[in-house]
Amino acid sequence: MPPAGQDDLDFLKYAMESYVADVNAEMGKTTIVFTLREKAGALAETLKLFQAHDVNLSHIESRPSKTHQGCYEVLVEFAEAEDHHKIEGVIEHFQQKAVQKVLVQDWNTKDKQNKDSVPWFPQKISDIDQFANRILSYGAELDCDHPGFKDQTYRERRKFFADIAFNFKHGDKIPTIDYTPEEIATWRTVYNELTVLYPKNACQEFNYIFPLLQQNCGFGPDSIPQLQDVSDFLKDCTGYTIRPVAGLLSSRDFLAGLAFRVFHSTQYIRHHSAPKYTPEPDICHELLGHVPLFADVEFAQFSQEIGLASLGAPDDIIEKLATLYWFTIEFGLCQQDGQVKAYGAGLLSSFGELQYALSDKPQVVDFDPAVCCITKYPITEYQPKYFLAESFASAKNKLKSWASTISRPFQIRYNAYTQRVEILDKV
Ligand code: HBI
Ligand code: NLE
Ligand code: FE
Repeated sequence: MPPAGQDDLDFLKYAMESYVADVNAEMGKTTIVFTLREKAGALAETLKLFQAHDVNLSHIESRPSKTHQGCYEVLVEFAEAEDHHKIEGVIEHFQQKAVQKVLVQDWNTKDKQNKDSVPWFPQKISDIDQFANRILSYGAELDCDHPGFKDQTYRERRKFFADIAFNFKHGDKIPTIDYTPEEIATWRTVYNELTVLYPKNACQEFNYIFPLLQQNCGFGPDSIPQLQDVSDFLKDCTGYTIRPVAGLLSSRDFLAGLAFRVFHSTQYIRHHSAPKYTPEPDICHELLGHVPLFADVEFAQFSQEIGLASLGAPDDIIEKLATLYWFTIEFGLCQQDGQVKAYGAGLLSSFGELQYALSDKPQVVDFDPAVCCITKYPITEYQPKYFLAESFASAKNKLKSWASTISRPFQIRYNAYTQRVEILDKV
């Protein structure tokens, strides 16, 4: 369909109440939020605009507007591959026809063509609301090789959890979950298998914190701890907070959360048929793998450093930071008292891989960030290779000094009082 002429789109004059916001084209997906007066056909007519510009929508949501009574806010998302000029055409129309202000954030086509441009990044903690719903995979829809694919009850449950995450806004309390007996049984299996391995296989910092979680947050075999309780505990220890997420985020989005000491956590549990190992994060992975070390002051600092280094970084640096994250925070091994111990969350939450990693089967090499950051890895099976740090502290220091060699046109400082990043231009 050829682009429509101005006159064909005159309906927008009455359909559109006020503004367009959050036009964000930097992350492979573009979203536009617009406000409509409550009126039969207003949405259907506005959507013609997208059709007229031949833009393929991939997602749409609506909610009552808090700021404009009797109006609805509509969020639309376009498929990744849309041509920029088509979307630009749509935005132009919004700008011409909206009766009030039009706010276009981070939409700058010239910038996009300029390789030196800085990708959008959150500058205050509530900015995370803008990307926390951009799930790459394993949200409510499961792939056909997922163990829960044919299990209708499991799929419905996943949708329930995805909806909680989609509705979450910064500052909300995380809803309490009434986990089913089957879910608790899965948790119990994982918990019991892992807790016997921890004393010998987990690093000291982990083993120091774990009993505190048992005492303060309800960690035990018989119930699944609630994310809000765990978030409150972490906030007390290190200022970390938990935010529910429906599935996998892009590396850029996930790492950006860490810059604000926000940990995106899934709330669903793995399918009961495969408790030993799952490639996707689940509540066992988050609570048993990640949470204990986020309560460690130094580790919390270290994780935030990776997050801060990622803000506004070009794609190749993001990929390297994600790889370093993978081989340390997810799958790191360290030497303690002459023995090899696990500190990576992916190991500490998988009783299959935890035992395998400390056996003589995988390859284990010394941790060197420059080598590590360009190493390829599989994401759906046990790792063939692990990086061994001389100590937990040394991994942290090496990673920090590697990160400090990344050059960028500005410096970033985190202000913990305002929970904002301050951007200092280099002179
Ligand atoms: N998304 N929800 C979620 N949870 C993770 O643990 C996670 C993610 N996205 C990327 C990621 N982890 C890492 O593997 C790195 O790419 C940062
Ligand atoms: N393989 C881990 C587990 O089974 O708990 C999850 C890893 C998520 C990156
Ligand atoms: Fe993880």
